[in-house]
Amino acid sequence: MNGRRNFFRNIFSVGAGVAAASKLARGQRAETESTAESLPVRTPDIKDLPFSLDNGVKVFHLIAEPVKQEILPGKTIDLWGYNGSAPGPTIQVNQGDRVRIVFDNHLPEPTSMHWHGFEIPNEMDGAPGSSQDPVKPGGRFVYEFTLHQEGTYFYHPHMAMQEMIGMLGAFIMHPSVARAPRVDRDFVIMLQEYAILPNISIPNTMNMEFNWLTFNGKAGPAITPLIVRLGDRVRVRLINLGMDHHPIHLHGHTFFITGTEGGPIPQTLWYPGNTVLVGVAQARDFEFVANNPGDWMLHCHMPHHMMNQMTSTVGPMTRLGKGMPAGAGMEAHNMPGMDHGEMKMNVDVSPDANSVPGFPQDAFMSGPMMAMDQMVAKPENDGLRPGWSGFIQGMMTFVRVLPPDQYQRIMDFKAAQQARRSNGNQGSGGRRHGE
Ligand SMILES: [Cu+2]
Repeated sequence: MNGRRNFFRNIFSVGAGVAAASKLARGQRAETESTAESLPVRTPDIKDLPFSLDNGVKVFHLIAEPVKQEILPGKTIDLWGYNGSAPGPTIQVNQGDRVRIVFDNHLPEPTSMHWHGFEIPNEMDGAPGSSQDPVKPGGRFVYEFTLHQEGTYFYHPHMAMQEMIGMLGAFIMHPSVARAPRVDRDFVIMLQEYAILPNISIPNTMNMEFNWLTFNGKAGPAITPLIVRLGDRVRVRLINLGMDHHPIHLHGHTFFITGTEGGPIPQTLWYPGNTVLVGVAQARDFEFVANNPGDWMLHCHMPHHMMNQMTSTVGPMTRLGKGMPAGAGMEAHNMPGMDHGEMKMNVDVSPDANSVPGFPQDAFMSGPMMAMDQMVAKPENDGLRPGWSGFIQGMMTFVRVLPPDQYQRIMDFKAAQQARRSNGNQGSGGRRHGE
């Protein structure tokens, strides 16, 4: 939150002069443009990286380090990331900015920082062995460049295995003249995947089968939904760094693909869809008018990416009332998926289920048994249908298109939560759930 505050303070104090100047130059129309220019993106569940100003240069301090990332309540894994999280904090700058990134390597091995898609001098590109020496453990490298591009970019090490243990961050370049039409909400979602055996906290970065799929470092249902107001124009920026392509699907709306990892797409080339394939190393922006009220799923449509798979064994190994359910691993006894901390086998299956070839498929993988509404309660989840969390796993969350009163209620909950936190009262995030 502090990062976001700094961002606002810095960007508005610097931006005021620019806005005034452009208003004079271009008349009244510039007013909405300069306002839109300053709209920061939000990266749910991930902080922004604050900066300081040094003679007009935006100075960021980025630290590569091992992190403990809680991807689901009770499921904390060992990743490598930046400044305490994987993915790392989001960097936001304006087109034309001079940027300095003081980079420290707190990893036990060499690394480097690559600025994906940036048109910058070769010696700033972060390609170890060619554009620079790798940054040694405990070492520092100062990157500095001027950014003339705009759009959805990202940063990562140019070390293949490090990419697969979490090292990624968003780098958003806001345009000097706002894109039209302007958006009311602007979100960033980073797509990552991990192969983690039961009872192990470290991903197997060589594995080609992934059982934990995350948006911004969280697996469903721990992902914070995108909250928008009915009628808002919404932009979602998707970034993928992994081994798989992800077809991201939105319910209830038709969106337009408006940008790639190379920046915005000219409006004449926008095309409609409800699913966008985000390939490895790609970014995709889509925009839509949230004109259809409701809690709409936003998810990867790869079936195996809509699951939290705790085990390598799936099959009819279970019988109601005894044994372990298919899909549960050895760690199932302390798996957070079960409300009240114990297996509940009250799943709706037919009496002859076990005689049906193929059973079970989803019966023990999702459903009411897997619900953990209370464990993931937070203001943004307020008012979701009871038991919702049993059906949201992996790369799944919601775009909640809310009428003004419902929207305001959630904003009030959030404000109250923040007030409690700044009072030093570290209450749990979900105390206000269900009022
Ligand atoms: Cu996927």
